[in-house]
Amino acid sequence: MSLEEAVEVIESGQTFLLTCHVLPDPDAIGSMLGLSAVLKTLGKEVVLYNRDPIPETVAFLTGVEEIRPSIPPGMRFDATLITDTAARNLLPRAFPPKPISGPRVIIDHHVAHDEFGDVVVRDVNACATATVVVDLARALGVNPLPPEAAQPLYTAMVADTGGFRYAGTTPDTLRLGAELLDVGVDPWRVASNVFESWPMERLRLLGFAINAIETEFTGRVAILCVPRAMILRAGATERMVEGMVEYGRMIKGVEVSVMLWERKPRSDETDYGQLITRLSLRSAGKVDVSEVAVAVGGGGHRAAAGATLSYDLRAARERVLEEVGKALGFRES
Ligand SMILES: [Mn+2]
Repeated sequence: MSLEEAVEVIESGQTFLLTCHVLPDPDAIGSMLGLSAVLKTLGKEVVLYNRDPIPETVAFLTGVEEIRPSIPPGMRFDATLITDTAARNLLPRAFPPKPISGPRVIIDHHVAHDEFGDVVVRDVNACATATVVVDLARALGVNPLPPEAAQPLYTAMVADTGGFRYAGTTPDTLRLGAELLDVGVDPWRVASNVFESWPMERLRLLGFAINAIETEFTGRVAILCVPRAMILRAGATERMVEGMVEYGRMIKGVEVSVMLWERKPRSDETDYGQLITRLSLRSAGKVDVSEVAVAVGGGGHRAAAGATLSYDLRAARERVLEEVGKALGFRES
């Protein structure tokens, strides 16, 4: 971790671009908003940018309306701070070049397979990028955190730990959570938005997906396949599929939950075919699913990983199960 370098970049600059990976999740957004509030406390100017829509689950966060889908033309930044992003290809292809962005500072907690950025603050043991932002805030002398930073950072921690349940939850995680509540965060407002604000269409889609769950490898692997027709039948959207992989892991005896869903390629993915398949993986603890994800071109953590495959659903299922089999210790004959 080069916290000191990041501190130096921030202290010596005045205007910063803050961004995070495409299709942002609550940790990416919450970390960005928390960092923004910290920088404002220091009298810095910030522009918040993400090309993609903000997830409904974090629409309640203070300051979320400041995130813009494009960068104001003509602006130049002293540095660009990028949260929760482990690889260059998780940023839009049309990312501002160095003369505009300035040095790029990565603030992240993923295992990186494609290290990019001029300064990297990476803590792979952190339960969320949000806690790395807190480390940075303290190194910058911002302590205690302002309430505008505490709310999004707490939300990011809650989301990435599944409500302080996952294996990455440590005594320090809970101590920091408590500190953020001390600053005035409303825990139920956060939890109800993050976990219990589903549109009816999403719940209907979950019903269809659960009905179609299959198991393989003598019940050790659950597979949820969500073809585009299923999403349309539920009246849902592609984004609503996210997170449903966790239901496969609820089955007793399942060690790996695999979810595959079809998604229309975006305009900057024209090198892919008609549909591309998204893969989401969850481990119950024994299997390192990031190995499976990396083998098919993705990444992630030991317990949660994912990838985008340029195969159709059927071919993707076959390819992924081959890798899951290897991870479980099955050898091909
Ligand atoms: Mn995260």
